[in-house]
Amino acid sequence: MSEIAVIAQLFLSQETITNVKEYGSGNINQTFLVTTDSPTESYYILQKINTQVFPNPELVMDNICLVTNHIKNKLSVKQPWEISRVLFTKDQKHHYRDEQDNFWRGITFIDNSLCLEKVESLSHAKQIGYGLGTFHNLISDLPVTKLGDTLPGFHITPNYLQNYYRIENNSAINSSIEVDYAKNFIQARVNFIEILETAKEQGLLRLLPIHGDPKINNILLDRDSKNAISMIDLDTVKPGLIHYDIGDCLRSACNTLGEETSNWEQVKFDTEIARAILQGYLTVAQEFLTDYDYQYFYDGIRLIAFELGLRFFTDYLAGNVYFKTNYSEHNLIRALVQFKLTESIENQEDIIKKIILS
Ligand code: ADP
Ligand code: GN1
Ligand code: MG
Repeated sequence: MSEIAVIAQLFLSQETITNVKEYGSGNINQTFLVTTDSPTESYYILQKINTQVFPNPELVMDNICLVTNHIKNKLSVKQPWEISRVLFTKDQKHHYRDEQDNFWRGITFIDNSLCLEKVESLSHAKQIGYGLGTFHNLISDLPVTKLGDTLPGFHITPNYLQNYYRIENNSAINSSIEVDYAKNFIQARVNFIEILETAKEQGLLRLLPIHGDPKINNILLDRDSKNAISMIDLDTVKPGLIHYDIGDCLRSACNTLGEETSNWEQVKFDTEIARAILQGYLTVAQEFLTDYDYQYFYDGIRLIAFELGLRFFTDYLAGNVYFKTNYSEHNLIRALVQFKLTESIENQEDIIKKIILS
């Protein structure tokens, strides 16, 4: 048995592991698909949590247990929605720390599901929105005071700007057309960066439990019906503004070239996909939204696309220390993709605002 299979076995008492392979394309954690000899639950997910990013992974697991139990207790037998179950070790722990201090967790696999990187149709887009709305709906009555802050500063855009200035001052990266474009792009938007945090301080927007990372491949579809059936990747569930989630979902799904394209100059925000996602979202989320929530939807969409560009660019200047990369300019190209997307959102402000009001 490989070392990883030995670790995976710690989370399973009944089944015997027959295979373990690396899985998925996440930017932070390392994910493995575990196959077992069980005829009913043949697959599991094993993950090594990136403890550079999540300094308190026990708190991440506490949050995940809280949220998954909360959802499980609310689901009626008829509701076509699933949520992964956290696996416990023999000594009743929701994780395992190995001798090198790596932090591991196991969760159940959402079977017969599709995990897609790009929107394939408007009905798919509607399901993406429906999936996020269902998740928000299911957790909206969970008191935020019960959730720990697993990633302080996450989606607080002004903090990312301060971090960018600090890193930029000390960065050894030479200037180039792309680097200068990115720097000018950021500088032209510094006045807009505070918008959501200010609205929060003014009491116009309130903290709710959020997913934190609802990009398209974290919303699973049923393989047969093609309906959204689950949300995965719950590490960033914490108190926040739902605008972070709406922004992140739309910046991810409405970019038809995908966030990993190298063709960054052609990136556009597709407003028909946005319309379908919001339609799907509002069929389930309407009941807990306020008028102010709607007022800030557009700003959230623009801000989170911009923020991700800022985060990628800062990481490029810092020497690629946060996001996994395949080549040295990877984070620079990813940043340019998000900046082009932001520009496209800005150019279509009127139409996006009309969609939000319709
Ligand atoms: P990351 O934070 O690295 O994105 P994820 O938790 O999203 O990690 O997992 C990576 C990939 O593993 C997902 O994109 C999906 O393909 C698969 N995956 C993760 N959890 C599950 C699950 N519970 N059921 C089915 N597939 C899963
Ligand atoms: C990271 O782990 P993954 O790939 O789902 C990041 C998100 C970014 C995303 C961009 C904890 O998510 O915030 O939007 O990359 N997660 C964290 O692809 O920083
Ligand atoms: Mg993911």
